[in-house]
Amino acid sequence: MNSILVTRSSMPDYEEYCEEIKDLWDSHWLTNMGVKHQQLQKELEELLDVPHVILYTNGHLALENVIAALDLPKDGEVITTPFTFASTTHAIVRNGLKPVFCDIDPISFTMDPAKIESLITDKTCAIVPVHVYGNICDVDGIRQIADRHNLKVIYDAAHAFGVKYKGISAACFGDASMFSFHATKVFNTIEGGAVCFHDDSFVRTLNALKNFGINGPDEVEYAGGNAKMSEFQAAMGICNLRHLDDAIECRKKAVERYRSHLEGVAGIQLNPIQKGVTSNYAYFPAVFDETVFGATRNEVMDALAQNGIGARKYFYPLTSTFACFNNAYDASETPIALNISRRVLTLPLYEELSTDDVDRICKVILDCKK
Ligand code: T4K
Repeated sequence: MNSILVTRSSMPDYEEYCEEIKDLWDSHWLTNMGVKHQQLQKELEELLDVPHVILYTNGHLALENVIAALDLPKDGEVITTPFTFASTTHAIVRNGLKPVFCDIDPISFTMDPAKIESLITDKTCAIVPVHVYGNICDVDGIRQIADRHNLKVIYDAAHAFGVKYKGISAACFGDASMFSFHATKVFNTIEGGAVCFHDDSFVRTLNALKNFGINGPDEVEYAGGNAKMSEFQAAMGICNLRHLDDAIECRKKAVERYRSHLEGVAGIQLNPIQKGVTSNYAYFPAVFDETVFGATRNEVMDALAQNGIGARKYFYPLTSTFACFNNAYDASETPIALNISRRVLTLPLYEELSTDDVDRICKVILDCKK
């Protein structure tokens, strides 16, 4: 039986990619904001309906750079979620800022705005929420709090490429949003990422920060690093964009099949379809309640593994409990995030996952039920 991993990169036909990179052999221009980079940037600005897209070599450096671009006070506190990939918290910490962890909503698993205000101190300078699994945060609630307290909002939208809320692109919320174009994402440039925003004054800073702080032939304005997207990455993006709608449609079919098997099963919690949201079907998390389902998340994961199916514990453990933080944070202060992280399993989902594959995965899961 073929093995199924948690995801599998979408790729264009080999010939299509070769055709796209052919001119690079003529120009010998391989990186540093070449023609492919410029083309992809323009296409994304149109698709995401946002005035500025700055491309990066990965999503993490995009997030690190946009936080740096805000020039926040060095002992500043940033309210964020611990229910995320390591990158979100690390981007805050690596900017010399202190993450303050806010609990999540038990339905969407995104930051719960009702819990934000009690965490605000005179050092709070920004909020970094995550549209986790592509679920859109309560952007209206977060904006109201940010406005009231004069806080910056940077969305980690790594999972939300192509998602819309009330017809508005996920690229348009907060002061800026970061997307990941990693190989495992709905849209990939092999490795890659972007920062999207409206404020023209950000353009100069972000372009400089990803290129050693260089702002002109004789001008180095910042001690920036190197986070430029190469021409080969951009070419992959240009190809993959042509097939994005088809890829999302295939994912949608798989998600609908999952829901037909798992929705309403006692002891399994799924994220409901969000009202007003056009989904990208990025991830399919399922939360197991052992007391009702009769098997733990880990038992289900083991059963899947024995059948050649690689589900993943995205996102366990909480980032606030990582060894690198030396017990600086108390996970019991975010009890919902802690509880969900111990019980969540992200099931395989990708463009080529067939409905037969989904049937096979769900059979193994349902066979675990006691
Ligand atoms: N913020 C959030 C909320 C994020 O989730 C992420 C990344 C970021 C920020 C940072 O963005 P980037 O800097 O990555 O652009 C993966 C990804 O590496 C990571 O991008 C992603 N989130 C995270 C959720 O998942 P791993 O360590 O679980 O990946 P790995 O290598 O185990 O791959 C998972 C599966 O994907 C494999 O079993 C098979 C498949 N795969 C993997 C690779 C590398 C492919 O089909 N092709 C591939 O090239 O972290």
